Amino acid sequence: MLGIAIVGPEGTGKSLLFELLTGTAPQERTLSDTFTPPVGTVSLPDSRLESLQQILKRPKYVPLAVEVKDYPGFTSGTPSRLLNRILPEIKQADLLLMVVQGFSVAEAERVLKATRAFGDELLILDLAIAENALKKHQQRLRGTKKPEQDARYKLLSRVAELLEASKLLHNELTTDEKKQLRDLALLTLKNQLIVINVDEEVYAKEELREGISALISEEVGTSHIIPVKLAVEFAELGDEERDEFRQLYGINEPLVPPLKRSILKALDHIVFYTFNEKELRAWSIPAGATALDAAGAIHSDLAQGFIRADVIPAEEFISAGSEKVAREEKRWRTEGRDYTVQDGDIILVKFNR
Ligand SMILES: Nc1nc2c(ncn2[C@@H]2O[C@H](COP(=O)(O)OP(=O)(O)OP(=O)(O)O)[C@@H](O)[C@H]2O)c(=O)[nH]1
Ligand SMILES: [Mg+2]
Repeated sequence: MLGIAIVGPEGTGKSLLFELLTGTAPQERTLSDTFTPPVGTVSLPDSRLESLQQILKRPKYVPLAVEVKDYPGFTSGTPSRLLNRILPEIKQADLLLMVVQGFSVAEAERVLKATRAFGDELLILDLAIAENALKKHQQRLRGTKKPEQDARYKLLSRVAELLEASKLLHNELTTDEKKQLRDLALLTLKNQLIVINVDEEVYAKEELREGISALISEEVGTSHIIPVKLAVEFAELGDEERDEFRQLYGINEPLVPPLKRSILKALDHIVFYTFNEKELRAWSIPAGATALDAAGAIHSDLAQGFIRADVIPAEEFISAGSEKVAREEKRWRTEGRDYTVQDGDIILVKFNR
């Protein structure tokens, strides 16, 4: 299952965001020697899946489920014994949800400053990782060749230099270089979504809201602005009451579905679909994965006994309008194990039991 780590400075509403996404308030809140993060799941529906369900009407309908963990606020100055309880796990996450705060009618500049400051904390932590890796690599090279002639040495030195100069690795490195650094799981190379938690007053002022959000997105990284506390309060209400309250606050659209869409996008994974008589389900795999990988994501038996995959893009299935028409028009393609799965494919795996 894909995993999301909620991180950020202290007291920015991370635990409230966890509650909003998972429906339960987290138990553990403070970082200690015995800390383990609260874990929950969030389902991320997407519009293609909804359209498919309108056609297929399966008894069970399962959107993509993602694991969410709530971490306490930290900085690079947090004692390393405590950081070591959480950083190895955070490094495994597929997405960092970075929560920053602008509770009061605060100016955009203050939110920007706080966001940058937390970004710098991640840079410092990464610098320690890079320097450590460089030292180890240098020891390994000792006596064999000059470090300056070694590609990995050169890459690691450059990474350390970039981090030292507060440069964002995302912008400075090539895709290939990023791939070579994957084993280090650098925090600043992870998929990130900045969640700007504002209060209802800020949120209700469209110009202010969009100003803050545009500034953060341009200067730091992709962001999503949401009044988290208000959204949690809305979630406790029935549908009708919620609509009434929303209007009272001058908020015209629902708050949670757009947040989930932003999260799905930031995860940067391909979504594919499967169905049988009983259920329609969404799955995820990294971009570039094959039909065999997709089969393996569903069940190892499917990968082991893989014969072929019947594939149709969800959009085509939806435009055909029914299972029958899609079959008759022969829109399904037969693909082998090496087929590169495309975002939105419906995949039916044929396999030997
Ligand atoms: N007024 C207001 N208060 C908020 C908002 N979001 C969070 N808070 C309050 O801020 C405090 C911290 O919220 P948490 O969700 O516990 O923050 P956190 O980021 O998990 O905090 P740590 O885990 O201690 O770093 C709580 O008292 C919340 O009620 C908001 O949008 N508006
Ligand atoms: Mg918390």
